Amino acid sequence: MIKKFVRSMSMRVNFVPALQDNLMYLLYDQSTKQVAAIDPVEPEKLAQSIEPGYKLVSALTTHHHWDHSGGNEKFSQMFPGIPFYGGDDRIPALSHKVKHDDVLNVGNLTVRCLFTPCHTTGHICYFVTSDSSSGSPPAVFTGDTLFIGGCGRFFEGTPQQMQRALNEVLAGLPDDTLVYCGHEYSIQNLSFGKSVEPNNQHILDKLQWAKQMRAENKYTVPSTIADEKLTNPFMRVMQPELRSVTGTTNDVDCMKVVRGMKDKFKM
Ligand code: GBP
Ligand code: ZN
Repeated sequence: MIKKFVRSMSMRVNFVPALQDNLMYLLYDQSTKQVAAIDPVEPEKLAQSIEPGYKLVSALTTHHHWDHSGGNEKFSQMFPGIPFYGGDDRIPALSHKVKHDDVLNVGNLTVRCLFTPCHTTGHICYFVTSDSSSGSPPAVFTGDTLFIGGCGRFFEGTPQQMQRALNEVLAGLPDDTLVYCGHEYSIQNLSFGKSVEPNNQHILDKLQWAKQMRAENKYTVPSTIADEKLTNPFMRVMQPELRSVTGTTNDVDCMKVVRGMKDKFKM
């Protein structure tokens, strides 16, 4: 017999909006019926969204800010005994502190921890792959490090650190990696992108699309790493257009100036 339809698409991601503009996630392994929670700031809302038949096996926190980790204590009471992963001692209910390149599993899915300090000193992004025969593209949960069309404020770090996080660590992931970020900021970010690169058609198209989506009360996740390289000014600090508009001659200086411009930008 010719095995033609063996693709199982074992990975699935659902997002659940929370608070003002945060996004919580459920990461499903369909092959084992296990699910993990990412940043469960509204524990009941997230728990209610879990598909029947699935077992919640772990909680992953991107960083300690309350709008990401503030539901952990409650969530740990709702699911006693499950591991809580994260990279910062300030994360409530943390049971497994992780570091760069640590690997954990959600059913048959492989989750690699990526240390991306800058927004906070203990920020972790989670890169997820399934068996290559499954046909699912990889996914990355980027918290407040990488947003669609933007990045997190540099509360506890330097331009050099964000340069490394975005343009070495995250840019090094496969181009088809799906990007699931911690906030719905796409319109603000792409509007800023348009202000610095008014002739970038990829930005203009994506901004128009994002406005359409939000007008229909839809969300703009996921993006892809390839798309971010085309539209996100913070992943374009090596491009001549960005160097020229910032008047800089290297990536780190360009990162610093672009961040300063975004901090001042008003829509
Ligand atoms: C906007 O709406 O586009 N400019 C934002 C306003 C992440 S949340 C809100 C804002 O500053 N958001 C933060 C950010 O990094 N935005 C990216 C940007 O402005 O370009 N947070 O809630 C923020 O991290 C927080 C919580 C901050 C606790 C500090 C502490 Br302490
Ligand atoms: Zn934050």
